[in-house]
Amino acid sequence: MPRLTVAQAIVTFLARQFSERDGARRRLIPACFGIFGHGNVAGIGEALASAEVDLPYHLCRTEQGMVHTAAAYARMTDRLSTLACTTSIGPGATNLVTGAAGATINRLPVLLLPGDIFATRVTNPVLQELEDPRSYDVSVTDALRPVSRYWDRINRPEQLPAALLAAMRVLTDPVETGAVTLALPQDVQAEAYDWPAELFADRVWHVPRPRPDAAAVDRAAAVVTAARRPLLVAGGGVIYSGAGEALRSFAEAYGVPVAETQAGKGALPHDHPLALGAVGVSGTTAANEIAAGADLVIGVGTRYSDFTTASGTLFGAEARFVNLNITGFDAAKLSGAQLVGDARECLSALDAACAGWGSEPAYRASVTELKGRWARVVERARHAEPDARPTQTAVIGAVNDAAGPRDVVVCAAGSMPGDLHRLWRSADPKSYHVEYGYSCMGYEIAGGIGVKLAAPEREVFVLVGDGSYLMLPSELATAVADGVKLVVVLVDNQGFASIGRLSESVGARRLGTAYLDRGGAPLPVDLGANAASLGAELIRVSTMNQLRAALATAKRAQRTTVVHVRTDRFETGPDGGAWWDVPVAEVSSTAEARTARAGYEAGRKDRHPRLRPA
Ligand SMILES: Cc1ncc(C[n+]2csc(CCOP(=O)(O)OP(=O)(O)O)c2C)c(N)n1
Ligand SMILES: [Mg+2]
Repeated sequence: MPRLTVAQAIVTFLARQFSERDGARRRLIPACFGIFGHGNVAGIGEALASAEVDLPYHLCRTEQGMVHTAAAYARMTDRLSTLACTTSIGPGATNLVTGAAGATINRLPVLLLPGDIFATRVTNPVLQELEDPRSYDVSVTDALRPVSRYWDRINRPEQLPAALLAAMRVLTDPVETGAVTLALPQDVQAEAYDWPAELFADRVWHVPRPRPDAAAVDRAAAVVTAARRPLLVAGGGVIYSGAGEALRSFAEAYGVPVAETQAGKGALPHDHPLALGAVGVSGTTAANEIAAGADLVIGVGTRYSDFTTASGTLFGAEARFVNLNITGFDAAKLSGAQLVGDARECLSALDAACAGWGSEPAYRASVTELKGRWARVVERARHAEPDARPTQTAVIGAVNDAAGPRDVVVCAAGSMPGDLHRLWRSADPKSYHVEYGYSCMGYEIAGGIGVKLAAPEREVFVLVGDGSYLMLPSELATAVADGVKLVVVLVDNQGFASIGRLSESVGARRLGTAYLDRGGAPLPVDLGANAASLGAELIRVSTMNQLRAALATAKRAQRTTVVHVRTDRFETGPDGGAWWDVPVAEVSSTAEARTARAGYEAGRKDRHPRLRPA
C-alpha cells in the first residue's frame, strides 16, 4: 500500500495511463502544463517536483492559453492523447472556463486540475474564496461544471480512485469526450493516504471503433440508393477516425462529391476531382451550389453547425439526410437517417450496402465545371504583384505556398478563418487546424504550441489577426521559453475586419470595430515591437516580395518568428454566397438598420425546418 499524498497519487497515476487504437499505444497524458499559486504549489507542485515518474512540467503564461494548447494537442493526435492543466484556486481556476468550453464544443479531451478551497473549511474564507451565504459548498470551480463532460471535486482521498478512472474513461470515449475537471481542494491535495497498489499499474484505455447497427445500414442504404444528386459533407469526425481513405473510396465508387466543414477540411486532398472544398457560410461557390441542388446529403462526423448549414438555408427543401456519426446526438440532427458508429466503419458498411448505385453523369459533370470555376477565383484572390502591399487573401496564398504539404496552418477567429476555409489548399488531413467550434480569439498562438508539441516534425504557421493577438500574446513567451518553434504571421488591420463588416451589414455602423483613438486617428501601438519584447524574432514586411522572403527565413529559423504585415480592414475576399442568421433589430431609428432588417427577413424565408421523418 504506497503511502502518497493525493497530489502525488494523481501525478503517479497520470504517468501510467495509455491509450490504444488499432493496436497503436501511446501515453494518454504525456505532460502537464500549469501555473502555480497557493492552491496547487504545495500539492500538485510538490508532487511534480518529487515525482519519480515521467510527467514533464511546462510553465504557461495564462490558464486559458494552456487549455487551448491541450485541446490543440488533442486535435493533432486525433483525440488519442492530451495534456493535464494544473491551476491554483480562484482566478487561476476560473481562467480555465473559456478554454474548457472551447474544448468541449470541439469535442476534444483536456484534463483540468484546478485547485479548490479547503475541504475542511477550518480557515475559510481563504484568499480568493467565493463566499456564498446560501452554502459553504459553493466554489468558483462550479463554473466549470457546464463546460465539462465530467466534473468532480475530491473532498476525501477515498474518492480519488473512482474519479480518476471516470476521468480517463470520458477523456478516451469519443462519444463523451471534452473537458474533464477534477477540482482539488488545497488541503486534500497535501493529505497522505495508503493507496491500493493496483491504482498505479499501467492502464491502457482502448479507443473503440464501434460498428453501425446492421438494420440501420440497410435503412441508410435505401435512402442513399434512391438519390441521384448526392453530396458528402465531411466533418472533423472523418479526420479523428482516420477515415479519409474510406471517404475517398466511397466518393470514387459512386461519384459523390465531397464538401468540407472547418474541422473536416483536408479530409480529401484539395486537388481530388471530387473535392468541392469548403461548404456553408465560409464555403466555396462550388460546394454551395452543389449543396443547394443535392437531393441527398451524407454527413460524416459533422455537428451541422450553422456555418455548415448556412443557418438552415443551404440545402434544398427536398434534400434528405443520412448522418454517420459516433454520437447519436449528432447523427439524429436534421431528421436524418442515423448511422451511429466510427466514421471509417460506418463508411465501409455503407459502401458495401450501396453496390450498383451511382450519381447521375450530368451531376458529375456539373461538379467538374463548378470546381474549375472556383479554382480560377482562388487563383485571382491569392495573387498580388511582387511590389504591392499584401492583401489578406494574398497573405494566405503566400503562407500556403511557403508551407510544405505536411506543415500546419493554425487560426481561430476573425475574418481569416473564412478566407482560409475557402482559399487554403490542404494536401494532408492534419495540415489545416482552424478552431471554429468556439472561434475563440486568443486560441491561435496557444493552439500553435499544442500543434507543434504534438507534431514537432511539421512547421507550424500561426495566422493571427491583431484583435486575436492582443487577447493572448503572452503565450509567445511560453513558446520562446520552451523552444517550441512557431512561424506567427500577424495580420494587422488595426481592428476587426470581420465584425466591422458584420456590423455594417446589420446596421450597427461599424461601432467599436476599429482600433483608433477617440479622435479617429490610428494608434501608436506597435504589435511587432510587442512580439519582439516577448522574445520572438521579428520581421516586418510591407510588400509581397518581402513577405515571401520573410516566410522563407522564418521557416528556416530555429526560433519562433513573428512576421508582422499590415493589411486593409476594408478589403474583402471572394465569397460563397451563403446566408448566416444574425438577427437584425426589428425596429430602429436608423435607415441602415431598417434596410438590413428587410434583407434579414428575406434571408430567413429560405430556412427549412427539417422535420420530415427519415
Ligand atoms: C474571445 C472572443 N471575443 C469576441 C469574439 C467576437 N469576435 C469574432 S472575430 C472578432 C474580431 C477579430 O479581430 P482580428 O483578430 O483583428 O481579426 P479580423 O476580423 O480583423 O480579421 C471578434 C471581436 C470572439 N470570437 N472571441
Ligand atoms: Mg484585425
